[in-house]
Amino acid sequence: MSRLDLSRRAFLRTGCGLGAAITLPALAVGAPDVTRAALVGVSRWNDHVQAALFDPDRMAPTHSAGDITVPFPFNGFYPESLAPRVDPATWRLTVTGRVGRPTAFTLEDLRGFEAFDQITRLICIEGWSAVGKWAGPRLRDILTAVHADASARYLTLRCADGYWTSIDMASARHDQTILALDFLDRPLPPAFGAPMRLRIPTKLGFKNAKHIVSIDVTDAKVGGYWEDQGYGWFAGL
Ligand SMILES: Nc1nc2c(c(=O)[nH]1)N[C@H]1C(S)=C(S)[C@@H](COP(=O)(O)O)O[C@H]1N2
Ligand SMILES: [Mo]
Repeated sequence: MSRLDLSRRAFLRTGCGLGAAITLPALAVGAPDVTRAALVGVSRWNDHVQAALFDPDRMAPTHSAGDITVPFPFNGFYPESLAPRVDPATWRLTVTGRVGRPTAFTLEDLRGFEAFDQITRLICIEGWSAVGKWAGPRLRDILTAVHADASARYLTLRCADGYWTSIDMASARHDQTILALDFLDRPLPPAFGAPMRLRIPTKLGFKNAKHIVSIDVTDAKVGGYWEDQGYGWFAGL
């Protein structure tokens, strides 16, 4: 790396941290319009910088079985008792958009892919974190199966409970980004995203969509349930 690169990276790091620190609280409390517009600008710039700094070879820390948090906390935009009950027999994951082969996957189809497990920490922006174990196919392998255009920029994920989020293509293709079918070596329970959730340990909890029903591969940046309320879009760790 040249000297120039080094100082550029150092500059970007500083900028990145500062952007994150001032953007979150200010956007959340509904600042006046002018301030808000300026902060949205900072936030977009911050997303851009985080995306530029994303290193696909950098792994989220992994843990051992003894570190798993028991009981694992539930979080959602509603109480746990209202978690959707999705019928696994009729459930489909549709993958559409910039793909050569739009596909509706059954649960059995997804079980047919090689599964990867991970013991990692889920970090919620609300101030808690917990270690869990998830397993399922890599999102990258699903994207390959549908002939997704790797130059497409974003994925929009929509869920059975009305939740939605979106992620960048590089993070979607990361080794540790899986469509989790199992939690603690058993099929995902309803509260934790049955029948399938995204587990993306390089991003904050709110990007880890549960009960996913569709993935749209797109160049249009769609926000998300929390993103549209001011949480930083990239949400990288
Ligand atoms: N469908 C859906 N996915 C969701 C949410 C939600 O409300 N609905 N909440 C998000 C948030 S904010 C967090 S922190 C994690 C919590 O996952 P957990 O219930 O497994 O702890 O799920 C994320 N995925
Ligand atoms: Mo969260």
